[in-house]
Amino acid sequence: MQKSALNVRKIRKDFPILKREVMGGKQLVYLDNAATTQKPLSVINAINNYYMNYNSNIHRAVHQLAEEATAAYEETRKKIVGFINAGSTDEIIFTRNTTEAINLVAYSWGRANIKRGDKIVITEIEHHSNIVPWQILTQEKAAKLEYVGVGDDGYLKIDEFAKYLDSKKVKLVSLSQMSNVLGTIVPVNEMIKMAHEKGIPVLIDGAQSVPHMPVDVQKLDCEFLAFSAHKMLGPTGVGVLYVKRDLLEKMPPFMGGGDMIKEVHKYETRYNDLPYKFEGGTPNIADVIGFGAAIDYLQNIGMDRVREHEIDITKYALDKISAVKGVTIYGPANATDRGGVISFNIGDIHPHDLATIMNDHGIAIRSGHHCAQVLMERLDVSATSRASFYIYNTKEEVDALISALAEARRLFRI
Ligand code: 7TS
Repeated sequence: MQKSALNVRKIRKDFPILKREVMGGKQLVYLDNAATTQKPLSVINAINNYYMNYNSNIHRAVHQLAEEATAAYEETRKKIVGFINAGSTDEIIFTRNTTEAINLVAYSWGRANIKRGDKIVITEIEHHSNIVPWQILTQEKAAKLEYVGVGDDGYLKIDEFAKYLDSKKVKLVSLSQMSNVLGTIVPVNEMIKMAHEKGIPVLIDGAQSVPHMPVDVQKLDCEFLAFSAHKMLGPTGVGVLYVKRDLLEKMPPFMGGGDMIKEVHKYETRYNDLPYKFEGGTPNIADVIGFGAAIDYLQNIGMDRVREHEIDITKYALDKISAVKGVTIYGPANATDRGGVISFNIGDIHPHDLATIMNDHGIAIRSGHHCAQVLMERLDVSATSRASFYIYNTKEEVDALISALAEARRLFRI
């Protein structure tokens, strides 16, 4: 067996939950990382430490606790600048999650820039959070949504994308960099260049890519990038929206209230500096601080090695799962073209039944439409089963999945 790029045994010790037994004494095998990842002790401790020792609101009072909390919160913003190579902290807005980050763009930039007859281009592989905000916006503005198709091989139809861009009406492109169902890694570099040749800004949904591979916003040159802390070892309730500074300066505020203002008078308000103008109200201080510890953890490993480990385990799992009789795997056949996400069906076993049998073996996988019903329609299935990996998963866990799949086939006589 090939040596892993990571010291997975050592990494596993940092995640208390991985020691858990489920279903009456079965060792937990957690393969639902595309939904949310587990948290290392350093993240749990960072949140605990904040509440135990310096819980306070930020950006307001001058007392010591407030200063400590503000410093820790802003430290995470600096870490994110380094992590995605943004130009400055002004370009980093904290949201609740990827969904809120995309909605922020739709409500603020979208309302100010999209007009009747304009077009927004997305793709058939998008998560609902990169579809529904654009439906709401285009319906409100009498604009139009166009979908780049996906081939049976799991790759986007780039020629279709090029044709859409020929229309002068396209005002925004919004793309997932990695599909949460097919695992497909989208050639966003090339697609951003194509859009920019026509002067069209691009939003990258990095919910699945940022946790799993190096992402550099200056190299990509994207206008917007959205991602969630909880899919990259961080807590739930924190997301990030990166916006190129020149665009952000022109964007109207998203939510009005405390903290996003400089001066409020009876009939007018002067808004706060960037990025605070977009962070109305008390933010999720504890979890932003926890997110900082998650970024430290990933930086210590190195995102190149995270990606290497995932290619290794995905290649192994693709080989093993494709050898299961009656299996259909969705997405690219080549592990280097996909993230650590494998969606599949076996014969006519319903994915929920399959996931239930896996659960009986202590194996957590996801089943359903994965918030990608447009893609489910395209694949002509109502649901799939999905195993998804992260830094702490081992080939032995893939083997456990394979033997449980064999058991399911026996039960269903396939
Ligand atoms: N975009 C993509 C590509 C995603 O995979 C997800 C979540 C989101 C956006 C939304 O992220 P959120 O943090 O705002 O919820 N994907 C999944 C999934 O595959 N299973 O559960 C959540």
